[in-house]
Amino acid sequence: EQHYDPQALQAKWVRRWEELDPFRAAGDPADTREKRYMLDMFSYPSGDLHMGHAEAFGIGDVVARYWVQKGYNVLHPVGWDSFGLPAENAAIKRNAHPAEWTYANIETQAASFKRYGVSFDWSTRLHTSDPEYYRWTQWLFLRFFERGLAYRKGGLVNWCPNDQTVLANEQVVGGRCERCGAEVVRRELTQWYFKITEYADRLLDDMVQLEGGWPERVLSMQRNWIGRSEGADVDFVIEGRDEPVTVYTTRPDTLYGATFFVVAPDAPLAAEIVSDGQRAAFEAYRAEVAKLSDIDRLSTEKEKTGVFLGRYAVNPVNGERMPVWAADYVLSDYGHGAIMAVPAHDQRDLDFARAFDLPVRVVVHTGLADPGETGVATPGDGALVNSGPLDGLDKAAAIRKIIEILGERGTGKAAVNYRLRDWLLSRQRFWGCPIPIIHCPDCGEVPVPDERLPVALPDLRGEALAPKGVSPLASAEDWVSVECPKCGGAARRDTDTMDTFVDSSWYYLRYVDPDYEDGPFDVEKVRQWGPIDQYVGGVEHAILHLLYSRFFTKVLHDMGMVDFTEPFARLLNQGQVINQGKAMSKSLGNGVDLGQQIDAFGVDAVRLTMIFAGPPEDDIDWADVSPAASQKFLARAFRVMVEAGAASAPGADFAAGDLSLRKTVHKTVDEVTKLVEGHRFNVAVARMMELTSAARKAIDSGPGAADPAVREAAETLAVMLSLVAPYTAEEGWERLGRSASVATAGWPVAEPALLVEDAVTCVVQVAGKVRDRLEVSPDISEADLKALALASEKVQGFLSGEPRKVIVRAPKLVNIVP
Ligand code: ANZ
Ligand code: ZN
Repeated sequence: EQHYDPQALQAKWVRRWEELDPFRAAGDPADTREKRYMLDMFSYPSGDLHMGHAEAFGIGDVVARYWVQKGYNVLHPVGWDSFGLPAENAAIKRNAHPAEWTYANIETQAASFKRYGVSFDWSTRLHTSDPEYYRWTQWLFLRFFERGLAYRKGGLVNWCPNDQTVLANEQVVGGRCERCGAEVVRRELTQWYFKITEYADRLLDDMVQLEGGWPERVLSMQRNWIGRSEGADVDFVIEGRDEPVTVYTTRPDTLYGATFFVVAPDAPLAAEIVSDGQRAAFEAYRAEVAKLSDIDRLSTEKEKTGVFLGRYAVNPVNGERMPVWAADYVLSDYGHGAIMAVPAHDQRDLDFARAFDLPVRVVVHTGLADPGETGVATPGDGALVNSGPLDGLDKAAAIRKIIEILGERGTGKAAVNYRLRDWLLSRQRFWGCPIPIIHCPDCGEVPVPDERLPVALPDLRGEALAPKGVSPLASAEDWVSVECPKCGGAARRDTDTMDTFVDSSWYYLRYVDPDYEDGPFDVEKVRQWGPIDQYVGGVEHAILHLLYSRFFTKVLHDMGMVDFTEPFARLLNQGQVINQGKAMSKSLGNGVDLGQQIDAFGVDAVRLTMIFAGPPEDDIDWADVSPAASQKFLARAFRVMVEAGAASAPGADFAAGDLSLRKTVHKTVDEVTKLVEGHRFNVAVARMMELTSAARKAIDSGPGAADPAVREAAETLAVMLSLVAPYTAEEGWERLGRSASVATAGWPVAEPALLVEDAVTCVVQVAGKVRDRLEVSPDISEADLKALALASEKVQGFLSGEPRKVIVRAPKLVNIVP
């Protein structure tokens, strides 16, 4: 039977793989093979798998399957990031429990993953919403708490009015909720934070380990997000206030050019120092600013606004009095919430100065036109002027000198500043990991003792989960009121749950043994498997999950629990699957359903189409690809395997096979190996297609199907195809008389002797007449060919001394003009 029926193959092999279980990486300590840990960013169970999953997991599977074929001990785990808002919203709508929706979706996805043929080790399976998992998320939280890395503080936070919960800074994109797109507002709340800022320098410095392994784009996004800058803290006296006010500046060299002083309107300092005469105007302004997002406030396009506070600050180096203003372009939570304004050399300050008619004084001679006239600030380097002891120095020297002067007077010092803020982790929602803290009126924040973990979620469902600005957990009175573990008095549980990014910050460690009961993960096994050799996932996590998990790994390193400092050695960000040039969306009606594609073309054709479409990082426009053509190719490859299998038996002596086809086989192996290692999977597939054609030709018009080289080609094809089209490969392998599974057959090795190219004939002409013919390699260089031609005795007989000209067209022609 030669007919290629993908659906029948799938039905057959999905069952067989269940029995064979070819991808189990038991973490056997006796297994001395080199390890490889392949990790896909785990899935959120929002429904069935979609085209995006098919792309990402298809790419990861090529890597994992290749490593298995290469004989590594491969860990390729599977799990679900199963806490989160969509489950909760669905539960409210259906008057159900979020767990019902969540676990039903997980089962759907698990079945789809199996059908899709992803080479997971199913024994690793975990779900972050299982009490057996979140018990350890809580345990880790408590370790962070003990180390002062989890703490509570009050302050202005980002609040999503739609999801009715606070958000971390990383979850606010362009002033909007990263999840639902609602405009984020500010609220004053006391919340839990992780002290990620304490790791800012290490998060930056350790990036050297990731260079080359991570996309440069992601590294630079993280660098910018952390936003380290160097400068100075400078103290200014405000007239009538005892305590001086500190400002952070990256340009202390421009101190003599400071002409006014600006305080963030929402900083307590502004309200404190405003004069009585200006108070009403200030209060009105502050109310206006409260409505704006940071994005609006920092926009260079926005017209500058502000109010004079009726007070003066004194420049510590020249005693000059500068008016103090409140303006929204200064943020309360950056630096110290106040700045010295240097309009000549800072554009925002210049815009403000021009709007309110404040003086502009040039202190760096950059050779550009006067900013006071042009409205264009000159932030560049140059010789200092109008700056007393700094005159004549360049920027770097002036910065050193002014820091020295300020240091001597005790009014300033060198300082480093970061954009990164601590990670706000409390969420006022139900379907997440409860924060294992008890608030006692006498003892304060008391950790739930380890042996009482997990703090399990109470059984709330439906209406009880509706968002109301405080966590739904607060309404579970029986659950909330507890005895204080310290004093036994009446106390209350913390009612917030953790950001789900906490769950995903450490899951890759638990995979090595998801049933482990003596800690969050088996430290010994993590030593064996870590760090992750290849991580595959979307670029949307560039500064969320990828920053948080790097932070977690460093803390765990400091706790002595892992011996590496970076969790993911290599990162691949797959492209998106789009349709007709646009992201798939309901409103555009351009969605493509994965299940329908699979029903129509088969899993292998869909997988192959994804891989063949282009480099893995590029977007795939489904309108530009052809799963039907992929299916046709697979049918051709299948027939080659079937015909070779029918014509010869396993164990043939390949050396006796047709030399030309054998050379093609080995050249293909050599190239596909390099292409897969370099993640050029699409080109690797193209080589497989060429090999298929070569084998077809050998069967039809060459040595015939029984030739050992045809078998060699077909077996090689089966193994290579198993990376992208596992069903076709498996069935082909069986038809070739080999025993399952092709997935563990072993990667072919190219024989060097068969990689030598055939020679080509080069014609050597002297004065236009053919005088010699040389057998040369097809990729001979021009210089080598020229030397070879001139050295020919036949040629030399027609030359007397140096030729006037030698024209070389490698490898076929050399033309000598004597
Ligand atoms: C004077 C100055 C002169 C500045 C000059 C720049 C150029 P980065 O590099 O991002 O750290 N700044 C400080 N705190 C601020 C706040 N809370 N809100 C808004 N702006 C603030 O930026 C540091 C610079 O941003 C600081 O250096 C300060 O302006 C401003 F020619 O001080 B600079
Ligand atoms: Zn107590």
